Amino acid sequence: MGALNSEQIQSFEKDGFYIVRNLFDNEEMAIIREAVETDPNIQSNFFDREDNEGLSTKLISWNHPGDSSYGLAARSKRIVESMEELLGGEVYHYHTKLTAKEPKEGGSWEWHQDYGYWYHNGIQFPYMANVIVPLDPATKENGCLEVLKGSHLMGRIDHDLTKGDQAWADQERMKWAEEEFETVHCEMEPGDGLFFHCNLLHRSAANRSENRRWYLIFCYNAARNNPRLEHNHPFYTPLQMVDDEAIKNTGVKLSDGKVEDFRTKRTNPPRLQQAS
Ligand SMILES: O=C(O)CCC(=O)C(=O)O
Repeated sequence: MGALNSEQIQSFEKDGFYIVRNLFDNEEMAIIREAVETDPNIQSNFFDREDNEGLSTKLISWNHPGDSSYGLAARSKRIVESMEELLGGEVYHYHTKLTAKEPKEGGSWEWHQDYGYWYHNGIQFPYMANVIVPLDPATKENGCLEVLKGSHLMGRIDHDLTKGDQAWADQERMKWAEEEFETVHCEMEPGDGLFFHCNLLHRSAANRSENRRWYLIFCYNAARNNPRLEHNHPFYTPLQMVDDEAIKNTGVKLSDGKVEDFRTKRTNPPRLQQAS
């Protein structure tokens, strides 16, 4: 039997996303949260990504999952096997992002597709997907992810650079997309998992609330979709999957610092790309 049920497969194909409630339980999330919050490599590598209003989201990304508690989450059987089923074969870890919206300060993300800019990283096919695992409750008020249900079926659309520091989808196509597709606010609890296709249009509003909204975003590429160009995210690198018990068995574990290859700043060539 596969890792996914038929409803999840159908939702991914038809809607471009689905949510698994309690993908990680409370004990696992307490371990992962403590590791993220106390890891000096995370604290020292945050950078800001500005939105159109000049508000910033803190961001950090790293290329390899390593043995930290959150690295084990990215390598966990429950995620990797699901990704392999969604993307039709072996996958590897393309990077993990932590997008951190602080209370009252965290900026918005404009409508975009991740493959809109990953395409420019020399990646030939949209055989890529993400899973978002919130560290905090994610609500409309603190800027949860919004998706246009089914919009991945449009295929990749062009993106431009915003006034701030982001890529946003072609404005005319966006108007069409908003007319065509339902906007879904993906409210989630810590430990839920939002799996979504790399061509799904998504955005999130600024955090005007008193509550923090931090997301871990694990990104995967199909092994057979090795990038054609060198970029600051990795070529195919075999992913060492771990059993689902690994997080609890290991307890709180911080990153090595070297293995993960933290991406400190935007190091992209001047094409339409994001560091994320
Ligand atoms: O953190 C968010 O709300 C969205 C992040 C995002 O869309 C991205 O990193 O591509």
